[in-house]
This record gives sequence, structure tokens and C-alpha cells, in this order.
Amino acid sequence: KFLKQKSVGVVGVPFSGGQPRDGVDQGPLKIIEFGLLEQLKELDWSVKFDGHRDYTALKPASDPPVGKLLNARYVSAVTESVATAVAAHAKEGSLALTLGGDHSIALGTVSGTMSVHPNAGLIWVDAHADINTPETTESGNIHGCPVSFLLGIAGQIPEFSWVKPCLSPDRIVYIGLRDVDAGEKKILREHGIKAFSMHEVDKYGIAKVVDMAIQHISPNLSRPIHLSFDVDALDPTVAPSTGTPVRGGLTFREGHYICEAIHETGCLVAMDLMEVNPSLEDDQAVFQTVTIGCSLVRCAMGETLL
Ligand code: B3U
Ligand code: MN
Ligand code: MN
Repeated sequence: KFLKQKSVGVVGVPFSGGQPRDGVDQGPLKIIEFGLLEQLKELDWSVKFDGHRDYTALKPASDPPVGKLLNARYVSAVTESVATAVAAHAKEGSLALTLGGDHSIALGTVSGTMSVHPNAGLIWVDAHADINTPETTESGNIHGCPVSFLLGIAGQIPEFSWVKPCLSPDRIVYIGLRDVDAGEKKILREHGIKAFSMHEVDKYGIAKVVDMAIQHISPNLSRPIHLSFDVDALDPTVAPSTGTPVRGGLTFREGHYICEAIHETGCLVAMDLMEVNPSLEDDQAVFQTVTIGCSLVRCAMGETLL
């Protein structure tokens, strides 16, 4: 409906600067290695992939904290480049699929999507709200902050001057939350942001939750949808290899159901798969996490059970 052709532009972002743990930059390489591109071709997508990006040239020689924010200059440069890459795919009428890397990257992906589809709705599937401001963040890790930048509530940070507020509080919805900082809860409340935590998933069931979430950000399927999927939304028993696992997450089927239902809307224009860290846990855990990542993407892009 909002795409010009059944074509996907894949952006591989081997970047970990939005958080302290090494290895999440290897996520996109592992996912591609496991055959995701071939799997998407099987589903009749025409696939464009120019290889993983190399951001070493963007790394500043010195990147001292900006207030509490860590690696601010590096994160800013990388996410600006991601925004350009995603926007280019979107302009051509292709679906933009970004493989991370840590979730700070979504500052770029969502900016890129919104530059072409300015009224798009954002579905953020995550254990965390990632909506800390430079003021409220306790960790200083920017992967906990991208949503505040997108909403324009992060204040003026000169290092991020390229970021334009491109999201309104009524065009984002969360699914899967269970580890939200006190400051973030306050922001969610004050801005009236719709969020389905694991409590609501338990209460209503995943089908009803996804239905309400879609209806909220794309009433009667009137708006394009950007799906930003953090694998830590899944329970650590099904996706163990991620930097900040939190117990009590989405089951294997709940994660897939979200992607299947979003595919059925016909409104998906962009997807992020973030926070797969192949250096955490053992080989079997990495295999589980990478394969579930691939199958979530396939389901969002049209794979069905029957
Ligand atoms: N809210 C905390 C923790 C966190 C956010 N995202 C992840 N962890 N993955 C923070 O650091 O802002
Ligand atoms: Mn996240
Ligand atoms: Mn998370």
C-alpha cells in the first residue's frame, strides 16, 4: 500500500556505541551469515544489500561525555548516516530493513523513515522504553534514549543538531515493557504515550494488544508503520544473547504473532531488528537468538504458517 514495489533495502549497522558491551556490533553479520537475505528472496522480495557499513572513519579521536551521554559524537555521526541510508531506500519505495547493533541506531532509522513518510506510526517492541532524556538517563547509554530525541523532548544537544523532532506522542506505541526507569514512567504519563507492558499482554492476550496497538498508531490502517523490534522484548529463555535481558518477556509465539499481524496490515514500510549480541552466552544460545531474529523478520515480511 505504501511501498512502490516488493523490494527491501537492507542496512547492516555493526555499531555498539550506544551501550557499553562489545559484540552487539557483530549482530548484523551473524544474521546475514545465517541466510536472512536468501530467506527473503524465497518470499519473493527483491533484496538490495550493499554490504555492512564501516563506521570506523566516523569514530572521533576523542569523545568525552556530553553531560551524562556517552559516545555522543560517535552515536550522532553513525545514526545520521543510518538516517540517510534508510531514507534512500524509503524514497525508492522500498521497505527499509535495518539490522543492529544497539538500539541507539533507531534514532537514525526512524528519522530516515519519517523524512519520507512523515505521518508514519512507530511500534516499539522492547523490554525497555528507551525514552530517557539526557537529563533523566542514569546510565548515559544512548540506546536508552532514542525515543526522547525523536519526540523532541531531549532538549538542545549541539552534538545532535542534525536530529529533527519527527515523532508525536500519539504516533508511538510500546509492546513488551517490563523494565522502565522512574523518570521514563513520568515521561510516558506526561505525554500520554500508549504502552502495553507485559501486564497488558497477560491481561488481554497478544492478539488484542497488537490489534489495539495498530489501531492506535494507524487508525483504520491509514498510516505507514515502522516496526522497531528489540530482541530483548522476548523472554531470555527464547532470546538469551542480548545485552540487557529481563525476565518475564514475550514468548516465541507472542513475538512472532506481533510480526505476523503487522505484516497483515499491509502498512509496514520499515523494520529494525536490534540488540542481537552473538558474543553473549554459548553457541546454542547465539544460534537460538539469531534464528529467532531471522524468523521475526520473515514473519513481518510475509512468511505464514500455512
Ligand atoms: N533504562 C536503562 C536501561 C536500558 C535501556 N535500554 C536498555 N537498557 N537496553 C537505561 O540505561 O536507560
Ligand atoms: Mn531497546
Ligand atoms: Mn531493550
